[in-house]
Amino acid sequence: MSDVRHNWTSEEIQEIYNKPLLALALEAGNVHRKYHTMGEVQVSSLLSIKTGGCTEDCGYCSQAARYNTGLEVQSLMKLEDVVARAEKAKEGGASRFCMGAAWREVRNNRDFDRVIDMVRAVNGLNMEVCCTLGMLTEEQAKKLADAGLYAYNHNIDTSEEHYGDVITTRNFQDRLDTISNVRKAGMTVCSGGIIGLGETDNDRVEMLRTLANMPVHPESVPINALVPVKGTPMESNRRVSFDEMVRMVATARIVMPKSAVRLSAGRMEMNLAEQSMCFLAGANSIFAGDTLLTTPNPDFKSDMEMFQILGLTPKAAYADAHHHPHEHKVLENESC
Ligand code: SAM
Ligand code: DTB
Ligand code: SF4
Repeated sequence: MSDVRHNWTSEEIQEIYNKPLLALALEAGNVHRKYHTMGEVQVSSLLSIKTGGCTEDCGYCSQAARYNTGLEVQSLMKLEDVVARAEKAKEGGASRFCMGAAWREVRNNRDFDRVIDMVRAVNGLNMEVCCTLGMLTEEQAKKLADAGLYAYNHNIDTSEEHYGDVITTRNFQDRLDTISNVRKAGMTVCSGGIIGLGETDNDRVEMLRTLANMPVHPESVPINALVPVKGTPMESNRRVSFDEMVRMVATARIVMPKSAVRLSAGRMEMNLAEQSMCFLAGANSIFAGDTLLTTPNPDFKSDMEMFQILGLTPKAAYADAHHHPHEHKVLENESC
């Protein structure tokens, strides 16, 4: 029987999550070996193309206009600057380029047209293009897909129950609706969450259950540890410890065996040994580059040193493209 299931119960996931840490990591590592090439890690680079001034009240976010985080607001970047950054990321070893905008939702205006041009241009560099722009209608998702967008990131962040304690300006269902619009447009889905938002273990389990019981698992599942940002309501939250990160990564790996599990925000606080354990427990993707959207991240050079020590190799772009509707376009590009 295939291990890829979409009918997980809370009890089953709880039991996995609560296993002794090493037993959990070992089990996840075995699932990982069965479905993935050990040691191959997808490297994504992130760029904030529009920074700050966001109308939402996400309690963790440096970019929400209502919190005094000292962040400099920046309007949408120019096309050529974005392309230059994508080229640099590619040189650094990234196969995926993710562009983030501090928007509540996409509006049909000239800024969106410019983002469409960015997607087209980065796709032309033969990188997997990803965007995270807030809520999308089905029509907007189709436009992005037609421009060659490979993946759309839209995190559910936490459990449905805890959601209202973190964000009040939209609800959990809004997130699920956008994810479903992304699916309908035929793009791959990148969706995960954050730990360290004051949630319980049960909230973590429920968050993973929502993702794992989607009709198709998100192809990428970012697991973020809260980066506490001064000025936000969560600035003094207790820091997530490494074993909590291992538990989340390992449980995500077991309940979504084929997905890429991304060890996302929070790596600045983890040393090499701690990150290694996450890779052993099923993490096979990272964000690389010295800045995430607005907060620090290990730079390319130090990550490549880590890759060398651990014997990891960056995964090539479109390695899973046979799952992707833009395959033909991609193959044409590759043969030029
Ligand atoms: N505005 C869009 C949205 O919210 O979907 C896209 C950008 S938003 C910054 C992307 C994701 O980054 C959020 O959904 C959240 O999961 C993550 N994130 C934001 N701030 C974070 C922080 N301080 N620590 C960890 N993850 C964070
Ligand atoms: C995701 O899950 N993590 C990334 C990406 N998707 C867009 C964002 C992390 C942001 C961390 C806080 C910051 O740098 O502002
Ligand atoms: Fe805005 Fe996204 Fe930050 Fe929420 S997470 S405040 S929607 S930029």
